[in-house]
Amino acid sequence: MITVLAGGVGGSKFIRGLANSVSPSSLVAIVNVGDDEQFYGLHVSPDIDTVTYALAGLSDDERGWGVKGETYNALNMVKTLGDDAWFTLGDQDLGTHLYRTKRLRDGLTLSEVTAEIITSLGVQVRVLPFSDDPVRTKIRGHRYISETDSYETEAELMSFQEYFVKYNHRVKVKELIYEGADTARLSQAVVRSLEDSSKVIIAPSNPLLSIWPMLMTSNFSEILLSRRADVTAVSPIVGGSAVKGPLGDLLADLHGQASACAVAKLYSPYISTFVIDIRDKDQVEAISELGIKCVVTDILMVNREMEIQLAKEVCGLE
Ligand code: FO1
Repeated sequence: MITVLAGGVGGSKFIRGLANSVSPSSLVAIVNVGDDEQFYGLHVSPDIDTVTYALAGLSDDERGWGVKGETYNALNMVKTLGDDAWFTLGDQDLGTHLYRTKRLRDGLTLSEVTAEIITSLGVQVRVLPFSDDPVRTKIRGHRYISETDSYETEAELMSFQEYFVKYNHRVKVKELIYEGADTARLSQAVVRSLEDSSKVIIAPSNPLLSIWPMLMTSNFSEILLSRRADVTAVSPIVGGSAVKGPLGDLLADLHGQASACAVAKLYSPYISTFVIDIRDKDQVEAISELGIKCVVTDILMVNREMEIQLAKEVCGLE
């Protein structure tokens, strides 16, 4: 059994590559729920859905999230009625949120509803939310004001999706808060898969937004520390910048620099192997000095073949 820790677009492509390289039923994906949010009374789990849609062959690969060939009739009506509807929920995607919310209200846990959804969509990889309790990533920072072309606003607290989507991550981040992480519990399935799998792979997801919510919750980090010899991470940095999203700015704002080595430093207590991109090969020495085996390859997953090639390479590592 192989366990993958993931969130977001990079994570979902990597898991899809793995599912096309090894037996999907031998894979467990532990997925971030720090981005979950309620919209119009519905429970939206963006990272779980991004992974699920990718594995079910339903994802909009160009955008990286949502369902391909979506329509937006429901949301257009919401807009007609006067709401600014800044979070783009497609009609099919809304179906998923309606179903999830109904089943949560029926008393199921998020893990149980996710199991129902993946089974119905024919996904064989086990997709597990890292916790059934709410852990929510919040951002404290200064919003960009285009009229003044500056970040000179009072620092404010915002939800993850406000930061990411509403403000298009144009925020100078002062602090990331993983609300609920101190009291949330890990499910038995998550603990068992972390303890029992032959390998744990951290997907090329954003460490601070996708992986840290897990690491901050309950005894997740202790379990991962005990598995260090079997933990490999794939870098989310290519050629010194983030493949997608705000990781570059976040590393610069909170950790001084954006580089593969900066990510390796964050992960160094937890991983024994770090897979970096050929364009970052000048970082090998600095990463090796952290006591991490550094593997160099082409990690940019520009098509399905590259997803599979990367997955095979990462799985084949001893
Ligand atoms: N990302 C956007 O940039 N804009 C959107 O309007 C948007 C809507 C959306 C709806 C459902 C969903 O599952 C994901 C959605 N995302 C959207 C992506 C999402 O906000 C982020 O990619 C993840 O949370 C980051 O991992």
